[in-house]
Amino acid sequence: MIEFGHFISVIVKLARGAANDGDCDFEKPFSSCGYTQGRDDDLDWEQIDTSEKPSLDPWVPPGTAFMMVNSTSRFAGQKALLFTPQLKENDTHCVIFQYYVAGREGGRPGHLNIYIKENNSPMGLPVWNTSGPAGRSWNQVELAISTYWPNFYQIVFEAVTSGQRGLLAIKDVVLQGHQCMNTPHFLHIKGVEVNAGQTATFHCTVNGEWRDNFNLWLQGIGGREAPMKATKPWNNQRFIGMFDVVNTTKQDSGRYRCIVHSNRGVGVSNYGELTIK
Ligand SMILES: *[C@@H]1O[C@H](CO)[C@@H](O)[C@H](O)[C@H]1NC(C)=O
Ligand SMILES: *[C@@H]1O[C@H](CO)[C@@H](O)[C@H](O)[C@H]1NC(C)=O
Ligand SMILES: *[C@@H]1O[C@H](CO)[C@@H](O)[C@H](O)[C@H]1NC(C)=O
Ligand SMILES: *[C@@H]1O[C@H](CO)[C@@H](O)[C@H](O)[C@H]1NC(C)=O
Ligand SMILES: [Ca+2]
Repeated sequence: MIEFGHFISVIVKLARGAANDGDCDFEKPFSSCGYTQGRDDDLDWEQIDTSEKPSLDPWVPPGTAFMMVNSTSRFAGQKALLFTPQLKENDTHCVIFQYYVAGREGGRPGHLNIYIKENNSPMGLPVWNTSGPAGRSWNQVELAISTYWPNFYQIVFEAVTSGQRGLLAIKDVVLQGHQCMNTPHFLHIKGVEVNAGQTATFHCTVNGEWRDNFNLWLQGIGGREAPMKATKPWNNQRFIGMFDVVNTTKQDSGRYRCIVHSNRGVGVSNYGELTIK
Protein backbone atom coordinates (compact mmCIF):
# COMPACT_ATOMS: atom_id res chain seq x y z
CA MET A 1 0.00 0.00 0.00
CA ILE A 2 2.83 2.39 0.91
CA GLU A 3 4.63 1.46 -2.30
CA PHE A 4 1.45 2.03 -4.30
CA GLY A 5 0.97 5.46 -2.65
CA HIS A 6 4.53 6.38 -3.50
CA PHE A 7 3.97 5.20 -7.09
CA ILE A 8 0.92 7.48 -7.36
CA SER A 9 2.78 10.48 -5.93
CA VAL A 10 5.61 9.93 -8.45
CA ILE A 11 3.05 9.87 -11.27
CA VAL A 12 1.45 13.07 -9.95
CA LYS A 13 4.87 14.75 -9.80
CA LEU A 14 5.76 13.58 -13.30
CA ALA A 15 2.42 14.89 -14.55
CA ARG A 16 3.27 18.28 -13.00
CA GLY A 17 6.60 18.16 -14.82
CA ALA A 18 8.62 18.52 -11.62
CA ALA A 19 10.26 15.61 -9.85
CA ASN A 20 11.97 17.98 -7.40
CA ASP A 21 9.32 20.44 -6.38
CA GLY A 22 10.93 21.37 -3.07
CA ASP A 23 8.76 19.22 -0.79
CA CYS A 24 10.51 16.75 1.47
CA ASP A 25 9.10 14.68 4.33
CA PHE A 26 12.54 13.06 4.93
CA GLU A 27 10.98 9.57 4.98
CA LYS A 28 12.94 8.77 1.79
CA PRO A 29 16.62 9.71 1.45
CA PHE A 30 16.87 13.53 1.29
CA SER A 31 18.77 13.26 -1.98
CA SER A 32 15.63 11.80 -3.62
CA CYS A 33 13.96 15.18 -2.92
CA GLY A 34 16.93 16.87 -4.65
CA TYR A 35 18.33 18.20 -1.36
CA THR A 36 22.11 18.45 -0.97
CA GLN A 37 24.57 18.87 1.90
CA GLY A 38 26.87 21.90 1.99
CA ARG A 39 30.46 20.95 1.20
CA ASP A 40 32.41 24.01 2.37
CA ASP A 41 31.13 23.76 5.96
CA ASP A 42 32.12 21.85 9.09
CA LEU A 43 29.38 19.24 9.58
CA ASP A 44 26.63 17.40 7.72
CA TRP A 45 22.97 17.17 8.65
CA GLU A 46 21.95 13.62 9.71
CA GLN A 47 18.76 12.01 8.47
CA ILE A 48 16.82 10.12 11.17
CA ASP A 49 13.47 8.32 11.26
CA THR A 50 12.38 7.59 14.84
CA SER A 51 9.06 6.12 13.67
CA GLU A 52 11.08 3.25 12.17
CA LYS A 53 13.88 3.18 14.71
CA PRO A 54 13.08 4.80 18.10
CA SER A 55 15.97 6.55 19.83
CA LEU A 56 16.88 6.11 23.49
CA ASP A 57 18.10 9.72 23.61
CA PRO A 58 15.28 11.72 25.30
CA TRP A 59 16.29 14.84 23.34
CA VAL A 60 15.55 13.18 20.00
CA PRO A 61 12.00 13.85 18.74
CA PRO A 62 9.97 10.60 18.75
CA GLY A 63 7.88 9.01 16.00
CA THR A 64 8.89 11.12 13.01
CA ALA A 65 11.35 11.57 10.14
CA PHE A 66 13.65 14.60 10.12
CA MET A 67 17.10 16.08 9.52
CA MET A 68 19.18 17.04 12.54
CA VAL A 69 22.48 18.45 13.71
CA ASN A 70 23.76 17.07 17.02
CA SER A 71 25.59 19.87 18.83
CA THR A 72 26.84 17.68 21.70
CA SER A 73 30.66 17.56 21.80
CA ARG A 74 30.94 20.15 19.01
CA PHE A 75 32.84 23.40 19.39
CA ALA A 76 30.92 26.67 19.13
CA GLY A 77 30.54 28.03 15.60
CA GLN A 78 30.52 24.77 13.61
CA LYS A 79 28.21 24.98 10.62
CA ALA A 80 26.11 22.53 8.60
CA LEU A 81 24.25 23.63 5.46
CA LEU A 82 21.39 21.86 3.67
CA PHE A 83 20.24 23.10 0.24
CA THR A 84 16.87 22.53 -1.43
CA PRO A 85 16.92 21.92 -5.19
CA GLN A 86 16.61 24.97 -7.45
CA LEU A 87 12.98 26.06 -7.28
CA LYS A 88 11.07 28.04 -9.83
CA GLU A 89 7.46 29.15 -9.48
CA ASN A 90 5.54 31.79 -11.34
CA ASP A 91 2.54 31.90 -9.08
CA THR A 92 2.03 32.74 -5.41
CA HIS A 93 3.25 30.05 -3.07
CA CYS A 94 4.09 29.58 0.60
CA VAL A 95 6.83 27.28 1.85
CA ILE A 96 6.31 25.87 5.33
CA PHE A 97 8.59 23.73 7.48
CA GLN A 98 8.88 22.64 11.11
CA TYR A 99 11.86 23.04 13.41
CA TYR A 100 12.79 21.56 16.77
CA VAL A 101 15.37 22.63 19.34
CA ALA A 102 16.31 20.26 22.17
CA GLY A 103 18.85 20.39 24.97
CA ARG A 104 19.01 21.21 28.64
CA GLU A 105 15.90 23.11 29.70
CA GLY A 106 16.25 26.71 28.54
CA GLY A 107 19.52 25.85 26.80
CA ARG A 108 20.47 27.12 23.33
CA PRO A 109 22.42 24.44 21.45
CA GLY A 110 22.80 26.61 18.36
CA HIS A 111 21.31 28.86 15.72
CA LEU A 112 19.09 27.81 12.84
CA ASN A 113 19.47 30.32 9.99
CA ILE A 114 17.39 30.39 6.80
CA TYR A 115 18.83 31.90 3.62
CA ILE A 116 17.09 32.49 0.30
CA LYS A 117 19.62 32.36 -2.53
CA GLU A 118 18.34 33.85 -5.80
CA ASN A 119 19.91 32.29 -8.92
CA ASN A 120 23.59 31.75 -8.23
CA SER A 121 23.91 34.83 -6.01
CA PRO A 122 26.01 34.66 -2.85
CA MET A 123 24.05 33.53 0.23
CA GLY A 124 23.81 37.09 1.59
CA LEU A 125 22.36 37.50 5.09
CA PRO A 126 19.85 35.13 6.73
CA VAL A 127 16.20 36.10 6.23
CA TRP A 128 15.13 34.33 9.42
CA ASN A 129 16.86 32.73 12.41
CA THR A 130 16.15 31.18 15.78
CA SER A 131 18.37 30.08 18.62
CA GLY A 132 15.67 28.33 20.61
CA PRO A 133 15.46 28.09 23.59
CA ALA A 134 15.26 24.31 23.71
CA GLY A 135 11.51 23.68 23.87
CA ARG A 136 11.29 20.12 22.57
CA SER A 137 8.24 20.85 20.42
CA TRP A 138 7.88 21.26 16.68
CA ASN A 139 7.22 24.82 15.51
CA GLN A 140 6.04 25.81 12.05
CA VAL A 141 7.62 28.63 10.03
CA GLU A 142 6.12 30.24 6.91
CA LEU A 143 8.37 31.51 4.12
CA ALA A 144 6.43 33.93 1.90
CA ILE A 145 8.88 33.82 -0.99
CA SER A 146 8.07 36.23 -3.83
CA THR A 147 7.74 35.00 -7.38
CA TYR A 148 11.22 35.25 -8.90
CA TRP A 149 10.24 33.76 -12.26
CA PRO A 150 12.12 33.45 -14.61
CA ASN A 151 14.83 33.31 -11.94
CA PHE A 152 15.15 30.35 -9.59
CA TYR A 153 15.98 30.25 -5.89
CA GLN A 154 17.19 27.84 -3.25
CA ILE A 155 16.33 27.70 0.43
CA VAL A 156 19.36 27.02 2.64
CA PHE A 157 18.98 25.62 6.16
CA GLU A 158 22.05 26.38 8.26
CA ALA A 159 22.66 25.04 11.78
CA VAL A 160 25.46 26.72 13.76
CA THR A 161 26.49 25.06 17.03
CA SER A 162 26.83 27.14 20.20
CA GLY A 163 29.04 24.83 22.25
CA GLN A 164 26.06 23.68 24.36
CA ARG A 165 24.75 20.10 24.24
CA GLY A 166 21.56 19.41 22.30
CA LEU A 167 20.22 19.24 18.77
CA LEU A 168 18.53 21.28 16.05
CA ALA A 169 16.14 19.55 13.64
CA ILE A 170 13.87 20.37 10.69
CA LYS A 171 11.12 18.37 8.99
CA ASP A 172 8.13 18.48 6.64
CA VAL A 173 9.16 21.05 4.05
CA VAL A 174 6.00 21.69 1.99
CA LEU A 175 5.54 24.05 -0.93
CA GLN A 176 1.92 25.20 -0.84
CA GLY A 177 0.25 26.53 -3.99
CA HIS A 178 -1.28 29.56 -2.25
CA GLN A 179 -0.20 32.52 -0.18
CA CYS A 180 0.92 32.21 3.43
CA MET A 181 -1.81 32.52 6.06
CA ASN A 182 -0.01 34.82 8.52
CA THR A 183 2.95 36.28 6.64
CA PRO A 184 2.56 38.79 3.78
CA HIS A 185 4.07 38.52 0.30
CA PHE A 186 5.90 41.27 -1.59
CA LEU A 187 5.16 42.18 -5.16
CA HIS A 188 8.12 42.41 -7.55
CA ILE A 189 10.46 45.28 -6.49
CA LYS A 190 12.22 47.59 -8.94
CA GLY A 191 15.82 48.76 -9.03
CA VAL A 192 16.80 52.35 -8.15
CA GLU A 193 19.37 54.62 -9.81
CA VAL A 194 20.87 57.72 -8.11
CA ASN A 195 24.00 59.86 -8.20
CA ALA A 196 26.62 59.25 -5.50
CA GLY A 197 25.76 61.22 -2.34
CA GLN A 198 22.03 61.12 -3.02
CA THR A 199 19.42 59.13 -1.15
CA ALA A 200 18.09 56.01 -2.88
CA THR A 201 14.47 55.20 -1.99
CA PHE A 202 13.19 51.66 -2.46
CA HIS A 203 9.45 50.95 -2.56
CA CYS A 204 8.28 47.56 -1.34
CA THR A 205 4.65 46.77 -2.03
CA VAL A 206 3.11 44.26 0.33
CA ASN A 207 0.10 42.18 -0.56
CA GLY A 208 -1.93 42.20 2.64
CA GLU A 209 -3.15 44.53 5.33
CA TRP A 210 -0.74 46.15 7.75
CA ARG A 211 -0.51 44.38 11.10
CA ASP A 212 1.28 45.62 14.19
CA ASN A 213 3.43 42.50 14.47
CA PHE A 214 5.09 43.15 11.08
CA ASN A 215 8.71 44.26 11.06
CA LEU A 216 10.02 45.42 7.67
CA TRP A 217 13.51 46.30 6.54
CA LEU A 218 15.65 46.53 3.44
CA GLN A 219 18.56 44.10 3.21
CA GLY A 220 21.57 44.58 0.94
CA ILE A 221 23.38 41.49 -0.29
CA GLY A 222 26.62 43.22 0.78
CA GLY A 223 25.38 43.68 4.36
CA ARG A 224 23.98 47.24 4.33
CA GLU A 225 20.50 47.40 5.88
CA ALA A 226 17.93 50.19 6.10
CA PRO A 227 14.95 50.37 8.46
CA MET A 228 11.56 51.30 7.12
CA LYS A 229 11.03 55.06 6.83
CA ALA A 230 7.28 55.13 6.20
CA THR A 231 4.34 53.09 5.01
CA LYS A 232 1.54 54.31 2.85
CA PRO A 233 -1.65 52.43 2.14
CA TRP A 234 -2.21 51.52 -1.50
CA ASN A 235 -5.72 50.25 -0.98
CA ASN A 236 -7.18 48.11 1.76
CA GLN A 237 -5.45 45.01 0.38
CA ARG A 238 -1.96 46.44 -0.14
CA PHE A 239 0.53 48.84 1.42
CA ILE A 240 3.90 50.22 0.41
CA GLY A 241 6.95 50.33 2.68
CA MET A 242 9.57 52.97 1.84
CA PHE A 243 13.26 52.62 2.62
CA ASP A 244 16.01 55.21 2.24
CA VAL A 245 19.62 54.30 1.60
CA VAL A 246 21.13 57.70 2.54
CA ASN A 247 24.46 59.26 1.52
CA THR A 248 25.09 56.65 -1.12
CA THR A 249 28.60 55.85 -2.28
CA LYS A 250 29.79 53.55 -5.06
CA GLN A 251 30.22 50.79 -2.46
CA ASP A 252 26.48 50.79 -1.78
CA SER A 253 25.65 49.69 -5.33
CA GLY A 254 24.44 46.11 -5.67
CA ARG A 255 21.38 44.07 -4.86
CA TYR A 256 18.76 44.89 -2.20
CA ARG A 257 15.57 43.12 -1.15
CA CYS A 258 12.68 43.69 1.24
CA ILE A 259 12.14 41.51 4.28
CA VAL A 260 9.09 41.35 6.55
CA HIS A 261 8.91 39.33 9.73
CA SER A 262 5.52 38.30 11.10
CA ASN A 263 5.13 36.28 14.28
CA ARG A 264 4.88 33.13 12.12
CA GLY A 265 7.62 33.57 9.54
CA VAL A 266 9.17 35.84 6.96
CA GLY A 267 8.31 37.41 3.60
CA VAL A 268 11.19 37.93 1.13
CA SER A 269 11.10 39.93 -2.11
CA ASN A 270 13.24 39.49 -5.19
CA TYR A 271 16.46 41.54 -5.37
CA GLY A 272 16.33 45.01 -6.98
CA GLU A 273 19.58 46.57 -8.24
CA LEU A 274 20.86 49.85 -6.73
CA THR A 275 22.92 51.69 -9.33
CA ILE A 276 25.13 54.58 -8.15
CA LYS A 277 26.26 56.86 -10.99
C1 LIG B 1 24.99 13.23 19.91
O1 LIG B 1 26.39 13.16 20.10
C2 LIG B 1 26.75 12.60 21.35
C3 LIG B 1 28.27 12.71 21.48
O2 LIG B 1 28.91 12.23 20.34
C4 LIG B 1 26.26 11.17 21.43
O3 LIG B 1 26.57 10.62 22.69
C5 LIG B 1 24.74 11.17 21.25
O4 LIG B 1 24.25 9.82 21.23
C6 LIG B 1 24.38 11.84 19.94
N1 LIG B 1 22.94 11.90 19.85
C7 LIG B 1 22.30 11.51 18.75
C8 LIG B 1 20.83 11.65 18.79
O5 LIG B 1 22.86 11.08 17.76
C1 LIG C 1 4.74 29.60 -15.75
O1 LIG C 1 5.53 28.45 -15.52
C2 LIG C 1 5.32 27.39 -16.44
C3 LIG C 1 6.19 26.24 -16.01
O2 LIG C 1 6.33 26.17 -14.64
C4 LIG C 1 5.65 27.85 -17.84
O3 LIG C 1 5.39 26.81 -18.75
C5 LIG C 1 4.81 29.07 -18.20
O4 LIG C 1 5.19 29.57 -19.46
C6 LIG C 1 4.99 30.15 -17.15
N1 LIG C 1 4.07 31.26 -17.43
C7 LIG C 1 4.47 32.52 -17.51
C8 LIG C 1 3.40 33.53 -17.75
O5 LIG C 1 5.64 32.87 -17.41
C1 LIG D 1 18.41 36.82 14.10
O1 LIG D 1 17.14 37.45 14.02
C2 LIG D 1 17.01 38.58 14.86
C3 LIG D 1 15.56 39.02 14.80
O2 LIG D 1 15.12 39.19 13.51
C4 LIG D 1 18.00 39.65 14.43
O3 LIG D 1 17.92 40.76 15.28
C5 LIG D 1 19.41 39.08 14.48
O4 LIG D 1 20.33 40.00 13.97
C6 LIG D 1 19.50 37.79 13.68
N1 LIG D 1 20.80 37.17 13.87
C7 LIG D 1 21.51 36.69 12.85
C8 LIG D 1 22.81 36.05 13.22
O5 LIG D 1 21.13 36.77 11.70
C1 LIG E 1 24.59 62.00 5.54
O1 LIG E 1 25.28 63.18 5.14
C2 LIG E 1 24.88 64.33 5.87
C3 LIG E 1 25.55 65.55 5.25
O2 LIG E 1 26.84 65.25 4.77
C4 LIG E 1 25.28 64.13 7.34
O3 LIG E 1 24.89 65.24 8.11
C5 LIG E 1 24.58 62.89 7.86
O4 LIG E 1 24.99 62.62 9.20
C6 LIG E 1 24.87 61.68 7.00
N1 LIG E 1 24.05 60.58 7.45
C7 LIG E 1 24.50 59.35 7.61
C8 LIG E 1 23.51 58.33 8.09
O5 LIG E 1 25.65 59.01 7.37
CA1 LIG F 1 28.26 19.70 5.25
